[in-house]
Amino acid sequence: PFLTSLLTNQTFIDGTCWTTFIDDTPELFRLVGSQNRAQKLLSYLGELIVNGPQVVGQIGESKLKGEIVISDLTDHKGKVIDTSKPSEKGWRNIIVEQGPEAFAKAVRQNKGCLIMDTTWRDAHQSLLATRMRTIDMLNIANHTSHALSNAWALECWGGATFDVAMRFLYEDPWKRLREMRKLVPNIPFQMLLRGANGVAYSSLPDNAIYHFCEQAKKNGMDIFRVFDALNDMEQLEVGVKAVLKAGGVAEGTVCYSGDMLNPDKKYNLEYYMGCVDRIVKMGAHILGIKDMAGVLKPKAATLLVGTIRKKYPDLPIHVHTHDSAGTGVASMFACAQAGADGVDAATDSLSGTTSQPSIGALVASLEGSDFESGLDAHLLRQIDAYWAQVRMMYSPFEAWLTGPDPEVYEHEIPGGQLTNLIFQASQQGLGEQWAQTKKAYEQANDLLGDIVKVTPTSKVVGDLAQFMVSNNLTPKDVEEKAEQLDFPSSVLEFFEGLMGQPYGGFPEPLRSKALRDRRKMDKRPGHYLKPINFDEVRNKLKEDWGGCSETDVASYVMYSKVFEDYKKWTSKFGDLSVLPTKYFLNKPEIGEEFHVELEKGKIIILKLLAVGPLSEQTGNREVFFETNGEMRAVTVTDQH
Ligand code: 3PY
Ligand code: ZN
Repeated sequence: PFLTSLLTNQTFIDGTCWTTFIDDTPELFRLVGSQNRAQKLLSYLGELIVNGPQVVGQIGESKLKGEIVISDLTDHKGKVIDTSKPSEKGWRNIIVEQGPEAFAKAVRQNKGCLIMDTTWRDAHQSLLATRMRTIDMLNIANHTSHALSNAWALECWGGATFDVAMRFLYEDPWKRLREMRKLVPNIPFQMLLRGANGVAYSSLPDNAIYHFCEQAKKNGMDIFRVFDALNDMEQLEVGVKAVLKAGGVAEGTVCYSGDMLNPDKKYNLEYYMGCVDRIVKMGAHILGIKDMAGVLKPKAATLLVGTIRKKYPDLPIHVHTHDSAGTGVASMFACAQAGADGVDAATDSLSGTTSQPSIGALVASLEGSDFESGLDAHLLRQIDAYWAQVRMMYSPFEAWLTGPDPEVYEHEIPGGQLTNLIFQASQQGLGEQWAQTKKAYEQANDLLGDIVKVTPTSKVVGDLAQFMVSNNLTPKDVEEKAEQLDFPSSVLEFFEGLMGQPYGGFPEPLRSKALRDRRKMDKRPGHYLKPINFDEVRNKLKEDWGGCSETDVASYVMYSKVFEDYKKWTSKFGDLSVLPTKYFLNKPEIGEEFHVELEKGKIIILKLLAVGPLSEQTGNREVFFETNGEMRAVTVTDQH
């Protein structure tokens, strides 16, 4: 029957698009694959049961013990909203029907201040080490399509999610995008693109960025927030142009650093307006302001947004912040008042501290003003009841931040990195270690010339700071001993110019001393890097993996080693994205029964029966399951 179905399938007959054929017609492969898939899934569960958590960075088990409950979405009168189909209402209709310019015009003409919900990307990147899995977004996607139908966008892709999906969650980020898109066709999707770095940590050849954006747009992305970590406008332009070519909405973004209100600081209003002028000239549809550390104080927000609004009355402005200091709502309110068209917030249970400000708090703050968000607090709260449970489920990735850190105005550590560094310091008892890290971060930033700090340059500063702490080096030591020191590779890459050119130039003589005989690029890396030969990549992937899709090619170009490891993992354990997170992170109890939907309509019911004794001879154990009533065993090497 498989062969008959295959031979009569129109796409197969036409011979078009063979590379996405498997993705688009999974039903044809159902008969062949499901037995095999179930066995691979059991192998993963066996590892989890015998050897403990398989996800890097996981500390212990989830705090959530029961099942996650999703209640019906109800309107103000208590009437159940039909979420079996997505809502037809939403800002994406304008993008699809009339294109990016029309969308930019419409959000500018909108009287209120729209909100982008970052829950599916930056919120979990900033609070839960980016470990949120696709299934947990898909499970609430129908409700979200209705409850957030008036949102500017859902930020749901890019940034660190691309890397982490493959590296730690063993998921295909492209499949995530396609599946989310299917369930939420009405709300624009927004992603974070690191300019000429794509979603990687240093620059790629220009043609890689063009190819990536084309694939992202084709697979469902709408709005691309493009930034460069040094506000290097040439680097930024590569990303903006690639988005324009792909037909996406280009949000050209300036990163906010330091304190504009302080006349002694490097980055002042004139500097930012210079960046904005360049972004407008590039042809970006929207201007983004990215306050990655949450240091944009309300007064500075008023000044910056107000000045841009005055100079560019027709330019849509979209502001992003983090709530690290606790001023997120106040700053976003100030932005709305000063003329911003959209601002960012996250679902309440995944908001605050290093994440975005709370969506509920922001909606309430805007209520009754001239800048209403158009979102319904009653619906948002119902969605948040789901996220409160999800956060508990991901508790093994919590950094357990206890409150705001207004010291961020001094150290300027971006949200996600702050969580990460606190987490690392807390493993050593926080206290002294954390105070030292923060101080060293400030010193490292000064040594590097007070650079704009966001991925990847924030990692450069963080790596140098940790290098200083662990080697007990003062800034003076670093400067004096630079010729002998073995600097972290990110620092050397920055000095080489692989992340672009910093405003005000590289610090000398430190740069030359550290680089010794390594290259110095004084133009943007794209001038030096050899273009990707895509045919070569396609052939290699076909040879290695027996076939590849165009999105596999894009993944490989962005992260070759991570992609290869991900493919090896999935050859062994299959596509684990279908496994509920509870059982991806925690082992089931003996006798516990649960089900996994391998694909639509194909459900297997699993029960853990027993774990066998350790064989002295082989070092293995057998783990026994019942799957759909049949007994099956897997053999696992006990690593203890
Ligand atoms: C990223 O680049 O991943 C960021 O979130 C920067 O803020
Ligand atoms: Zn952010």
